[in-house]
Amino acid sequence: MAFRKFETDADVVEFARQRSTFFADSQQLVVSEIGDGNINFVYRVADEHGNSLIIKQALPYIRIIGEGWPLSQDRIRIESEALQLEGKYCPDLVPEVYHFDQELCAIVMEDIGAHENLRHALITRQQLPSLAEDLGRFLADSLFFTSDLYLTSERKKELVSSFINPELCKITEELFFWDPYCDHERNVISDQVRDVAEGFWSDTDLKLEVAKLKANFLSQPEAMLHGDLHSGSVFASENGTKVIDPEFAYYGPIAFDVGSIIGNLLLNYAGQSELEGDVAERKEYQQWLLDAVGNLWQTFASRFADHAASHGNDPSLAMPEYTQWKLAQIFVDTLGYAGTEMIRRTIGLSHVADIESIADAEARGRAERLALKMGAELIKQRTRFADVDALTSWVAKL
Ligand code: SR1
Ligand code: MG
Repeated sequence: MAFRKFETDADVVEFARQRSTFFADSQQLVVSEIGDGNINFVYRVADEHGNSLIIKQALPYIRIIGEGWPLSQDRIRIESEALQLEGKYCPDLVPEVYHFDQELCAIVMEDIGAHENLRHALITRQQLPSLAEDLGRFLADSLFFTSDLYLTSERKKELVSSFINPELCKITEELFFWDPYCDHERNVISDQVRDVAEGFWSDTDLKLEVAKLKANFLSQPEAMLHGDLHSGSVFASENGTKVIDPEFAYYGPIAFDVGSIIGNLLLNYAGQSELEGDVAERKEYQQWLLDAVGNLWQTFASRFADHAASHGNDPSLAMPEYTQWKLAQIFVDTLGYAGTEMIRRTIGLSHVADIESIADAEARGRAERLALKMGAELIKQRTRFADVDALTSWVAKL
């Protein structure tokens, strides 16, 4: 059978029935297209008793652009394998994959249902009690157990090879590390911050540091990354967290995943300076965000160190001194990648609702300016922050 796009609800229902034993034959099934991402189509299939599953299909192009931006469908195999590998080490934090269909480029997976998209939860200022620890745990477990610290040399190289993801990596290489630092046609720059963007294009110090971060992104296969760990790839609830959508997974620098999600928390911090609502409530939420950043980093770092002490498989790397040196290196580039995420989400192609949803253009411009200032300083000064407390105290004073 050759690839074909699901064109009707009946196509999706037929696929769900053929590829899972989830639903009884007699049950009526309802399909809703729930994808709100840039790239794929996502369907929920539900019966009348509230049982449901998710089907995600990758087309040979980017959904929001169309056939003018072709994209390898191997991304859906990579997503399916990444979810299964993450699920091996942190099963409560990712949806379970029920089936992967190579020909139709589709995954059948668990419906994480009661969770809400983290970006929306942050914009509406929800204080999620387990979020920071869950994300720190996801990062420590998924990154440590796919690294050289844990895997045999042979297995690590097998995994590097099966997560070669050139087309998705190229999107990141361009959108994170090139477009915002030149006058690129893909950029979307508001009048309010055009002067800041143009300043970046001639800021050699900034561009040099971005070049170093890009070089590490290109050439440091440390662990299997999620590769696109922004707030829209996380679903949260009072009771737990799910990380979805690892189609950008590849072997890269550990700091990229940690920095991407911290950059998203800080983007929301910038947005909260101008979003609607009571000033005191917004300030309190900004403090919650900074506490979350601190807690996330501390959870990640201490759990990663514990794993290295108790599960390290390479005696030449199993020195506590090496682990501490490595975590210090990861911290520095985490700040740098957080900065590149903040800048590309403010003046690049793909913006975030944390700032875009501020209705007044002048107020939105002030939030954008704050995000750009924070981003550029995080990139340029990333070696100067002694620890995560130094980072959060600095942000609080901006
Ligand atoms: C054209 S794709 C734009 C962005 O959406 C994805 O989720 C990635 O973040 C990518 O950079
Ligand atoms: Mg995505």
